[in-house]
Amino acid sequence: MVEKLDAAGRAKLPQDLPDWSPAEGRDAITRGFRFADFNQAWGFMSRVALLAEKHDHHPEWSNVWNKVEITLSTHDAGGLSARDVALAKAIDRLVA
Ligand code: HBI
Repeated sequence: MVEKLDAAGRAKLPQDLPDWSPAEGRDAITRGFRFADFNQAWGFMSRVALLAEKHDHHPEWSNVWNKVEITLSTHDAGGLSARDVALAKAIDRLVA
């Protein structure tokens, strides 16, 4: 069983993941990305897919042309966990 993120971990989110926001109405985090075109967006999504496999932790995401929306939560924990924070940080490194 994966534990939900504790209060200390949640308090650090604004500093650890400044570009992510709490998702509406659920215990999850979300971030939007905008790229030059679909080709760039798709390349990003391909890299995120490989990260997800490496982390064994997969995003809920959508893509419209050059935009990608990613939401992270942990089904096994019933909400946000450290796995979501780790994957979000790894995703942020792709666009840093
Ligand atoms: N990805 N976001 C997310 N949440 C999960 O709970 C999850 C996952 N990827 C794989 C996975 N769980 C499995 O390892 C477990 O369901 C067994």
